[in-house]
Amino acid sequence: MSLQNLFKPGTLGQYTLPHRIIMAPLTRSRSAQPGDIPHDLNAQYYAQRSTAALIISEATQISQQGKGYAFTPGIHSQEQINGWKKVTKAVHENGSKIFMQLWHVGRVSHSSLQPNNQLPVAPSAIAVDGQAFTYEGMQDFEIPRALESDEMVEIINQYRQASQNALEAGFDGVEIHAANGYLLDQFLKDGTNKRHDQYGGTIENRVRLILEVTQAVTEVLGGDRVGIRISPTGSFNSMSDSDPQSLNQYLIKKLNDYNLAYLHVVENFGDSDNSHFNFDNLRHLFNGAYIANGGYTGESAERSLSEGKSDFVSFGSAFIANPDLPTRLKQNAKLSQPDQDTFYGGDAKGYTDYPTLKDENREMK
Ligand code: 8OZ
Repeated sequence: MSLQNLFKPGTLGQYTLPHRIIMAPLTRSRSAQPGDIPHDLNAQYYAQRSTAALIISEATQISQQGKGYAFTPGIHSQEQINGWKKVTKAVHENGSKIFMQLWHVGRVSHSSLQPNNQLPVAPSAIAVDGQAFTYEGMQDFEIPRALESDEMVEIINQYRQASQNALEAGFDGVEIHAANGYLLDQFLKDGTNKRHDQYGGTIENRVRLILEVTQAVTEVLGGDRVGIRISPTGSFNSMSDSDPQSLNQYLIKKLNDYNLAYLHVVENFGDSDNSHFNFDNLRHLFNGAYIANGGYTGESAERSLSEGKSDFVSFGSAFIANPDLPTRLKQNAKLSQPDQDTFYGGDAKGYTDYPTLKDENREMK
């Protein structure tokens, strides 16, 4: 099968990208400690993957309160901004573009990671099932503290400041992480949002925080450098909603007011059931580019593009093991398989030591 649509240039907000293969955000938990600071090893990793049309950074905490995992990077201190400058410089020198994924985990955290060891915050006091990845190992999730209505301004300010910091660090744009069970998703879905104020109850109210965050972020960057990621059917982090189709339709219609560059949709993740959801419907409602994500191969991505179901496709784990993924897809070359044991945490092993095709050919000579 010829992958001709995959290798056509495409428009994403203010940018023209050379092809349709995007590197999805991937948590790798290798920031320098203490301080959650990006360093040379991270710059090397991203530089190696700069044949992606666009790189979306690993999820990056916008504040200490927004942190939920040991070793993930932040964008709320000057040291972190300076560390990210190494990354954006390396990616730009290699000819690609990079957006930062802005992350507040909400309840998916642990008091040992929070300022003054306070409880994590959430729309409602409902715990995630399972355990948090802390510096002391895996620990049970706690019952989070429900945010007061007047605390929402501070949350929105965290997103605003992080957007300014991302700009200072040299990013080409940002992606608002509203997927996979983190704070914005917790507000969106009625399994986790049981509030009675203007941020809970009706769909209009549950969408409010995302829209206010989007307003703040686009004030800093302009809509054409901002994307948003959602996971309408995802159940990761104990998520559920009673009417995802109506919820997401309403959200997309409202997001159109901000002229965003793209909508990034996790269509398939883990064992979530997506069989009753109509993704095409969202794609047609949205007025920017649609990035499809979730277990795509070169062939299924090409099919999605050729059938008009998406404008770009993002690849996650395939980019972990194949730094030169676009070249491999173009040449119909064999893909390397990623080692799950080195996904999160550690050093260069399983991070910057995956060979390109060129490396492999050199080894064979
Ligand atoms: C896997 C492990 C840790 C974090 C997400 C940021 O799902 C994540 C994540 C994924 O969006």
